[in-house]
Amino acid sequence: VEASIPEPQREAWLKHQVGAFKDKDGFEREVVRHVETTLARSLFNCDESAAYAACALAFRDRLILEWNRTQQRQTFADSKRVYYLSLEFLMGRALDNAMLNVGQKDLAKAGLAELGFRIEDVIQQEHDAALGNGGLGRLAACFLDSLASLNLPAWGYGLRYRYGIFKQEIIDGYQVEVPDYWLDFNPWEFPRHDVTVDIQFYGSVRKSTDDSGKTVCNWEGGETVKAVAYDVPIPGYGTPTTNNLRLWSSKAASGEFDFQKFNSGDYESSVADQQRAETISAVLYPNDNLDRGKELRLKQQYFWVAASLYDIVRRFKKSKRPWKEFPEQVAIQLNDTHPTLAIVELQRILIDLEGLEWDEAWNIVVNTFGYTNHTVLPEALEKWSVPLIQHLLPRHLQIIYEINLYFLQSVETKFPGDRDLLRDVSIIEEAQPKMVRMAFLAIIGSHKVNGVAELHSDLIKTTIFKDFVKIFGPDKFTNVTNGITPRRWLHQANPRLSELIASKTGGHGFLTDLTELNRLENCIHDKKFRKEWAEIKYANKVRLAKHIKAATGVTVNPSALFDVQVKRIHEYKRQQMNIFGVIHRYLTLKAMAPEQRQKEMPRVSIFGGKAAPGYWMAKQIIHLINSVGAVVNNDKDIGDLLKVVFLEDYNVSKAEIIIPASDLSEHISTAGTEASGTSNMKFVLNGGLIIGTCDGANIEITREIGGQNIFLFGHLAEEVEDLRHAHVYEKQHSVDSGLKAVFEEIEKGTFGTPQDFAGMISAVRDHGDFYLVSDDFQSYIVTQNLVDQEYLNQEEWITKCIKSVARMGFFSSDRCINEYAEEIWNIEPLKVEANRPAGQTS
Ligand code: CR1
Repeated sequence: VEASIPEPQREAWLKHQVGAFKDKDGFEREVVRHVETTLARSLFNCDESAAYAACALAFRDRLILEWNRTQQRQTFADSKRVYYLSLEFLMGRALDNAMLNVGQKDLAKAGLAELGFRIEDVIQQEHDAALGNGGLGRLAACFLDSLASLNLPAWGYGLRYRYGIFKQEIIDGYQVEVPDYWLDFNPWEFPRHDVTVDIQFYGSVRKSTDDSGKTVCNWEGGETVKAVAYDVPIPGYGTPTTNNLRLWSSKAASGEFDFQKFNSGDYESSVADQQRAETISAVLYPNDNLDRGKELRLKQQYFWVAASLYDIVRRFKKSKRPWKEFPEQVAIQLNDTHPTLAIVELQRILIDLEGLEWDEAWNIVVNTFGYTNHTVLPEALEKWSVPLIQHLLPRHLQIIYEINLYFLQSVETKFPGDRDLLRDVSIIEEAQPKMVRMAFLAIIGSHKVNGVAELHSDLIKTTIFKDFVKIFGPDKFTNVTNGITPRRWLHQANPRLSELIASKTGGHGFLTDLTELNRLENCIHDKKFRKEWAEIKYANKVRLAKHIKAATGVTVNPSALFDVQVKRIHEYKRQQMNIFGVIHRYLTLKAMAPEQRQKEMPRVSIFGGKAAPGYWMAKQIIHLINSVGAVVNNDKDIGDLLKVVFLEDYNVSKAEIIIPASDLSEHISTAGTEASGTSNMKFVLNGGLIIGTCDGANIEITREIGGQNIFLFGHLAEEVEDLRHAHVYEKQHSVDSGLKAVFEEIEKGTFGTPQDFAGMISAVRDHGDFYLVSDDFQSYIVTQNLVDQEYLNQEEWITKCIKSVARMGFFSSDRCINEYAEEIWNIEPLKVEANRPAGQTS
């Protein structure tokens, strides 16, 4: 790499290179310099937010240096890269992570202290980067951390939304959405005003003949929008690799505004054009597991996909390799179907712009792409109307039809005369209007399709994609069980536990090989260790109790059992069952004689999560939780025995406080609906137990940690269809008596106007109970009572927690990314001598 600098200048350049901070002094010098010059602030009124800004800039300088070196190394090595295309990257805060990953947090802590700041307060100044909805976006963020930590040459590609997921406020018990404008100060991005791509929309296709007599398709006219690259450096943990996350921002192609219009006096409309272009990357759609089919969303998808592919192809072409080697240099992973147009776009580039024959191009395309499915919920499976695609992307629609034609011909050859099959697997759904089924296109255009947990990967093969298993054979489909990064979700979120584990397992090796946690099995009887373990959990609960007090005004007792359900609000995740269970508990306590009542285990029920703004039922659920809290928390008979809190605006940085403080977390989706879940892994890794259904990754967690360490309940996935059928057709739907009592209490008006909750009740009682709340309620209550019993025996409980943590090694996103690298991407780490201390402690 160094040899690329011409000899005469080399020495000067190398001499003045920016490096890691040599010592505390070096760090302080940089902070002060940024305060005074970059921020133009006086040293004498530097507040916490300025200290954060300067500290972030100081670390950013180091990261970008590593970023540069990494990119040069990867280019010189000419190795295969993976490109992870995701519409969501739910990154959270970056400073703490950057300090830990480069191993200089201790130094920063000491330096900030000398300058008069507590590092915790400085870290908290940062605004979360919340460019995602929930699990899918956070998974992408964990993957970036693992890719860099494993030295894999990888880029993420996404959109630079001006507004991330909305901020949630709770006003009078209702959710109110507030825009999340997060870009006022974002030191973690580097605008690349020189890296731009013109993206075309609308227009029409004209056929012509080239010199050799071949027909060529020209996509002409329409509208052009400019994509501008913003780069976010992604440091690996204790590695020299700093990968890139490239986010695209939209701008009018014509520059600031249309000067012709401006000169003719039409100033306003010239600015309007500019604004229209900027709208494309303005806002993240706030739906989790729901497809709304809005035109602007399709525009976002194409804008992002086209810019990313242009970039990838440009990089490949520099290598001057023949096209057939493209899949040997490039792997592209589609995070759900959102980037599926990339398949069509690459085919278009190859045949229309590069002049390849259809078959040769298609071969390249299929060998390049892999597709990850994240859901079987029908309302989340993307479909776009043919007229909409025709209008926005006329050439792409032609190519989609052609892909479909060749595919259906191959099906006809294999299964002659099977018209039902042809209809069922066609990319085009024969509806009014016709629809393009994006998942089918993604399967046909990829060489591997994977689900995200074992049950889910089995389900896609036997339900929604079963015909494709028949056509392509089972080998095209595989499972890669999700994982989480232990750097953020243990080391950063729970530093004391991380240090305790390090002291017992021979250092911080478990942070890069999580299976080393199994060494904790030897400590189960170590009294001192167990005591410290319990103290850490208690301290984390005290920290959360303080947060609850500040956020809601409710005082909770840290000795109570903390029962947590934090995730997006969705009927399939069944927060309604949880709150019905809380009401049931309340009624049971109320019915007890006071002496008897005092023997019960005190509990704090903690909820958090956003409802999609248009999801009426989810908003009702939030309202009921708050209404129940208002009654229960002020009931003198109940006191500390039961508290119910809803923490507003659940996000990544709040998760880092909540998760380490949980005793019990709830993962109680209707069996077969939660593809994986990833917070389940985070809770167990932080020494909490789970109450859950046999769904998603709960099943594999049980396999790893042992059935005696998890509270499973409820019907199994294979029973769901029959139960639903019985509800609807055989009217065999009798609501459980405990649940009936809950409904009656709500209808009596105990928790406010009954009308407000009528929808939630009638969904269960009158409309078929699609999510089987009634079927699982009794077993849920019985299991919750068992939890109370077991929590009374704290020694046994702690043993279960330690054993569980010891057995969580499998759920590292490093394991997960290694599986993708081997089985799907065929890429290898780019090993280099580490040039910074690996994983220094905090
Ligand atoms: C699933 O609902 C899973 C994440 C990440 C979500 C959740 O169970 O853990 O993906 N699916 O794989 C999703 O958002 C659009 O689908």
